[in-house]
Amino acid sequence: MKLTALLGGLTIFPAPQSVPRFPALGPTTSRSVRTNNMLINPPGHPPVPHLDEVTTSSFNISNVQAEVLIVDPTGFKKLMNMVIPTISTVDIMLDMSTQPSASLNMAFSQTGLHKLGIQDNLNDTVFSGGQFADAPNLAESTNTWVSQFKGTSIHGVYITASDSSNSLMQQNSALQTVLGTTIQVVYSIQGQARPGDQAGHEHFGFLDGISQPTIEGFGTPLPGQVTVPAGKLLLNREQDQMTRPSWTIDSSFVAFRQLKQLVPEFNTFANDHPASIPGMSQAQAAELTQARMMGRWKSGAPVDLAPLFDDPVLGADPTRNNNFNYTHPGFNSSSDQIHCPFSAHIRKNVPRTDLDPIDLAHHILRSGIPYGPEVTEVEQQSGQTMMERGLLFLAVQSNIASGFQFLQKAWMNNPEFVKHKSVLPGLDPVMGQNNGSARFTTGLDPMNPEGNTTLPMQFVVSRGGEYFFMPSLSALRHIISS
Ligand code: N7H
Repeated sequence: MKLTALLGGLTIFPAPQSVPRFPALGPTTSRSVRTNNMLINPPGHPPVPHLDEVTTSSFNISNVQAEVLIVDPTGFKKLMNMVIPTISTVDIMLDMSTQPSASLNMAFSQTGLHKLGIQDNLNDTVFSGGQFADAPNLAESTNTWVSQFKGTSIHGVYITASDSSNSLMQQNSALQTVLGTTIQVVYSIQGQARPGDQAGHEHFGFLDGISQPTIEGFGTPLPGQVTVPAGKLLLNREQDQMTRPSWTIDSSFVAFRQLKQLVPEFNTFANDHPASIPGMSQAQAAELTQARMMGRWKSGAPVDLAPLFDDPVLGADPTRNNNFNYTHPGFNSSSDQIHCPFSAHIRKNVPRTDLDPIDLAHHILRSGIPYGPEVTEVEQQSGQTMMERGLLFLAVQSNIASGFQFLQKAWMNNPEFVKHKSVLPGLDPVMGQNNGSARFTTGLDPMNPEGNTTLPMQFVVSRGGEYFFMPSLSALRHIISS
């Protein structure tokens, strides 16, 4: 299967309970004896795919992401021969009998590839420049960035994921034992699923991971799911527009972002800007404002189909919760914001029939997990974030300039997008950025959808990140044998 390595990399998995994989690093110890499936499916997520039907991301309980320096490239390459059999490819992950107790994926920055002796031009200038240099294009100041992301010194990242914190710890320490002093961890962050019925929901409370593109030839798309050519996500596949070294086949570029979420402030904003629907309680009206900012209710139900009240049954139904396109009989789609605001986060990112023909060029696969503690009573009462929390966000694509960077720069941050509407939509109120300066949006109140709203702050603050090359297994073998 061609997608093996990529999807092994982009799918962040939940799960197991049993033995750690590394101690002996042999093929026999690298497999758990498992009675439950590692892949979980919160209500509303597309079903876990079969091996021959790879279309979706799944949801992990906990993961650790460690940014590393490669101190001894020769030693690292040698020891990686022992690590490669434990890299989590999609065929291993989709078959319960082969699932490990904790999954492992690895990716390298441009600096890291150079350090490992790879001089080939992978032909993605945004990747090779690094994310720090790209901050002005994303309209963000790097003042809020984690210091380790400032510059181009990070060489690589490994991501381990599991449903058991023991397995996760064992996996991490075993990996560090094996690679020893050939690498140095310079930054590490742990994400975890939120508790109870919030599993699958990020810190603002929204169900995430509902909508993903699928790739031509892999299973039957769910209603409303877009199918893109494989080369939009995988290097050297059909409609990858760039010329790449042949060894990169089936690899991807990954944009990693640490995105801090100001949850009490987001809630205060909605309470201060309730939708003005007659007969609605203040709480319902504030909830509607947040749903219109996102384009979905917290249950996952799209406001395009459920414009005034949440519909949790719709939200939990993967055959219906993505099946909408912003058009409605009797409504003019260039002025209709009764259903969904033009600026809503999901509409800015995937405009569906707002673009004609429907866009196939700017899709990403997303994989995110929350980090940081739950909001405390004191934070809730004061309306102020006191402890950092947010989303560890991964976007996978074959070309960062038409994937992650494009969505952030050309659509979410662009007040004119989508064009040819009855009003300038303004910025995506959730994730649009304007270098820390004032932001405006429209469409929050269905009773006055063309009204402008000034957003008092960024509810999501970037803590930075890096762009990585996530090699397929064959590409990884090429890198370590070069
Ligand atoms: Fe977004 N969130 O969890 O609240 N996002 N996102 N995102 N996002 C989506 O459809 C969120 C971010 C996309 O197909 C949902 O799966 C948060 C960035 C795309 O209709 C929710 C942050 C980028 C879609 C969130 C964040 C994107 C999407 C609805 C930052 C790209 C699919 C659930 C902290 C550059 C849209 C779903 C579609 C959906 C959340 C960031 C992209 C709930 C909190 C940086 C393409």
